[in-house]
Amino acid sequence: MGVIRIIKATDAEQLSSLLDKRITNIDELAARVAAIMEEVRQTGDAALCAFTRRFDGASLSTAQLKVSPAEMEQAYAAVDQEVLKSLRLAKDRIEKFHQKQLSRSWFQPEQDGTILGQLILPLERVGIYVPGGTASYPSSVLMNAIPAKVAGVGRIIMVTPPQADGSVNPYTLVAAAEAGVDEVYKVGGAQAVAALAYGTESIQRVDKITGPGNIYVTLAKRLVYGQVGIDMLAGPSEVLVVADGSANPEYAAADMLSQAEHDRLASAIFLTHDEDLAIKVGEELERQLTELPRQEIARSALTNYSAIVITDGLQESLALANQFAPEHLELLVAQPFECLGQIKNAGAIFLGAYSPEPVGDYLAGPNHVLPTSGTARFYSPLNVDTFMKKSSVISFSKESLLQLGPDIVRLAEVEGLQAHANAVRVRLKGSEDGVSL
Ligand code: HSO
Ligand code: ZN
Repeated sequence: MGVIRIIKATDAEQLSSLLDKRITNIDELAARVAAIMEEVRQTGDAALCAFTRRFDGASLSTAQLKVSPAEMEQAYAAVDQEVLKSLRLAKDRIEKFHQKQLSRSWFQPEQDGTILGQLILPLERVGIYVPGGTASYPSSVLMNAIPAKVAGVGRIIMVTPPQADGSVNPYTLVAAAEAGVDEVYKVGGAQAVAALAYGTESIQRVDKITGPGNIYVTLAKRLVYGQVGIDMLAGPSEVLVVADGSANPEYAAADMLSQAEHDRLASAIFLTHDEDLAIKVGEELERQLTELPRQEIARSALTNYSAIVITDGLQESLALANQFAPEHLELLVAQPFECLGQIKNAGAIFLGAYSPEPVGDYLAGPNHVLPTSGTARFYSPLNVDTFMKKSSVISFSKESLLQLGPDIVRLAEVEGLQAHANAVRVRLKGSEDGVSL
């Protein structure tokens, strides 16, 4: 067998169950995560330093948890100027896209003096989690911080695990400064989520935590949900490509590998009704894989959690794509816009031969923090609304209370809530003849 399995659409069920198996022993992990978080809740910064030593191998004092202005300066001195330019270009494009998402408060005045409306307000403090680990993601810093900034969030606090020498990747730091992050702390994992949710001596608690992380981070977010807001529960990343005979197998394989290289648990799925193309994509994957520095990770993702699926037509491919609800959906077909109307579930949709997924990962403008593991059925990409909340506004005039009072009283009484009815009655007693309250 080659690096990737080739299966029939009728066996696609196998694939979902395969993917479901990616995360095992959840309960055991959740118990460990809960213990870590409890320790942070009880001993604050001391626990953060201890866990950072244990999990990241970095010995930091409490005072060193926060990235200092001097460290930020060093980061700027260390980064390549061309990369800085590209980061700034990405920032501008991401910012422009997200500005379009900004919803405004509205008020609806009525003839009788009633005013109803909706205030849309930014959150005061948010925490963004930026993974460290095998790859560092300055792009994810931009994708989390920019929508928060556009929303008008008061204070953006970033956490990211340090390297063993206690430093943070300079590109990650520079991206934070460029995007307008206010504070950066060198702490990761469940301990970082606990610090953001509960607060410690040096990290003030936040109202919402966003950003993807590994299984520990995700479980930690699940545990604090309700105490603070969270964006979504992210799983391993995936791409699903729908292709017809017009697709270039070299492009398709390159796109699948770009996702596969993220993580051993990542998944790349290729759906086509063209058997010849399917075989060519398989061959291309083998060929391109051998040239990749992260080939070991990509190979593992392709072998264990990926597949080429032969369908009986484009319609079946699209139906399967909807069932799968992929994080990234690529439409490598001759007429991609003709398929768009049939897509029901996908985090981000990439149309045509010149929109490979990395375009969206870095600088197209839309967010790359997307719902994974089939959750595109009900979650949206990270966006400006993620960092805002609504308050309803109700201002009744005396006239409208007179008009609608009897209905309120009736509804209150049927619920057996006399005090509710009275709150209306006391305002209207004797004020108008003929109104029976
Ligand atoms: N494809 C990842 C995002 C990313 N790629 C960051 C490169 N850097 C999940 O959407
Ligand atoms: Zn990516």
